[in-house]
Amino acid sequence: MNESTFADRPVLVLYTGGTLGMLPSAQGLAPGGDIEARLRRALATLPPTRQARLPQFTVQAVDDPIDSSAATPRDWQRLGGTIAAQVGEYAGVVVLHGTDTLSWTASSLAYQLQGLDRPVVVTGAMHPLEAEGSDALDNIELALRFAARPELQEVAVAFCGRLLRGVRTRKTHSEADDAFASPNYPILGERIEDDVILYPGRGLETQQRGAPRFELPDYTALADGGVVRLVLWPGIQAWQLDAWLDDARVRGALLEVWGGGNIPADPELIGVLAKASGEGKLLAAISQCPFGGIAPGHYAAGQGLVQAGVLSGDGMTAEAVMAKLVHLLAQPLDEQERRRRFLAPLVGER
Ligand code: ASN
Repeated sequence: MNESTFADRPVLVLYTGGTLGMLPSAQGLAPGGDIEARLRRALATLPPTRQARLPQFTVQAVDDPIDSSAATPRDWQRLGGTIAAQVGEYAGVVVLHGTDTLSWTASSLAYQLQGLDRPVVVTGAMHPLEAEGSDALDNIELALRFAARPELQEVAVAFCGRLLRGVRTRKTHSEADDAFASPNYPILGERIEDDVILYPGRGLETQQRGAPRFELPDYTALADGGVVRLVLWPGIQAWQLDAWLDDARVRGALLEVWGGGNIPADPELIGVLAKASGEGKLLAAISQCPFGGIAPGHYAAGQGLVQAGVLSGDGMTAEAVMAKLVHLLAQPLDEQERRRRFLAPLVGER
């Protein structure tokens, strides 16, 4: 679509819950209502020059805002559908989301909204909007400004002055305002004084072209434990791995292995993986190291993964792998095509 046809439209702000909109309750912080009035009140406290740089926006709240620790693939699907149905009417979208599982949702949205031709910017906050010294207002302002930039054509996360590729993000701090990182990919942009900058050559708009080809599969069948995540530890036994993988309800698994892609040279353990793979379960591995990717087979200790048909997740985040497994398993694809798509970079996730 031509930029001039939509860049002057308002931004859609979708509120899904999270600390940003929470209010104190007897049980502790809980999602609050009346978000539009609260947002507009907070933004009105910005200096006039900063208010003047904000796009027009419309606010919608989901029926039942949640603490994002309760989110499931059903919520990812609902949000993907809501955005896909409306994004064409807006310059871009801002999703206000809890930080705990924000990276999971951002990853899932990236796969659902492939070929996106405008910004979808996910943000949240470590402190409620009305709390003293809160980061919420800064993050909302940042997200709104990036969501009005037609050059940005992907799902991104705006947090603490920086813009990150959504499917590359992780929450890396449980307290600091600077809570998100993109361990294996450079930042897409940032705020420098009063400007918001997008760095050239880093965004999907220059790396992938083509019309939007949204894929909105039904995640319901996988939402209740269809994909599992196993972090290996020294001394792990084949029977323990089998206890997870043997269940027919499990259709895919992420294995977090050692270093550059190594597992114990235990034939029984490798046999459990090979059996699961042979049954058509989609198995993928990444490293437990926070930075860098894996190259299974570089060490003899990684041969077992190769032999068992475990796919390399390279330098993907756990969130990006899990959301991708759910996304691929939810579609009527044959096993070879699923494996091919897993290994291909669909949205800059690897
Ligand atoms: N528990 C909150 C959530 O993820 C954390 C936050 O938003 N900072 O909804």
